[in-house]
Amino acid sequence: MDIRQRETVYQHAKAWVYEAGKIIKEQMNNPLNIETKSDANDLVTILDKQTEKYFVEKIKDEYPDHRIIGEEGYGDQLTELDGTIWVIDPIDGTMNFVHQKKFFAISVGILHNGVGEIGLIYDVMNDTLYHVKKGEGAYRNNELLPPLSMNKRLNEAIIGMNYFWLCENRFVDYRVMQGFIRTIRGARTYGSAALELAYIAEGTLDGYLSMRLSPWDVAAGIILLQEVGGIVGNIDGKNWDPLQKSSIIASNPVLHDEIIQILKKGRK
Ligand code: 2AM
Ligand code: CA
Repeated sequence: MDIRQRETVYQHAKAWVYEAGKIIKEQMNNPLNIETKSDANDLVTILDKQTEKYFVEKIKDEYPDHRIIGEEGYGDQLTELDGTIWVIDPIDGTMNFVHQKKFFAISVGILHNGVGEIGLIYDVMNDTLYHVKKGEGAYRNNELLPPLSMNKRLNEAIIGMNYFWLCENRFVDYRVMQGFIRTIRGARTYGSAALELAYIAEGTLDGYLSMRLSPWDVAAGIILLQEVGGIVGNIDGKNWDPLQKSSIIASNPVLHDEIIQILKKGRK
């Protein structure tokens, strides 16, 4: 994607993200028609579906040759990454959205031939947009985010994690996870992977661990985080694959190897 074309796509994406956020805010106190998906706590509302449809219609109208990977199924079924692909989570943190009416985000990552080019994560209730164009800097609203500190130590780190790491003994032995939590300074569970990756990028979290995330949960966050020098991979040390569900280990660059080494000790 050349720079001029990328700028046009970015401006469209940004305008649509803001507009979608405005619609969510206006409609969030209407009945949400809450349903469940993969399990009883995996929620979806009418606004998740409506927001994804909004993006799909806008994209197909403006860019008929672009393709879409979306959580709610209005996008395309992809098996390869050729061309421009929008990876969309209309509401990341749906449980927060339903129960707390805050701590959720719209997440849009745009890839070209498999390379992450644009990322937008919009914290709707805080009116905070994290945004990035690869190579042009990561921003929180109008503020440029500096490269991540190289002076971090694990015993001073705050790590976001999906708490299932602690109750399911499936991926990593829970005793190893308990040891890990005692090693770090603090653990947090915010409930939105997109926001947690944005928090690492802005330096308010030092890492984030989750066992099983989909491409739309993390695409924008990975593009944002990599721009400030953060590292993202899966628990087996492999690179992120935009077509697969996977574990996600994301962190400040100086902590990544150490985190992987600890988790590996309990790897099931
Ligand atoms: P979602 O709100 O878009 O479903 C919560 O810890 C984080 O994990 C959120 O980013 C949430 O995204 C994601 N997640 C992925 N799969 C999930 C599932 N089956 N149930 C709950 N959250 C899930
Ligand atoms: Ca979602």
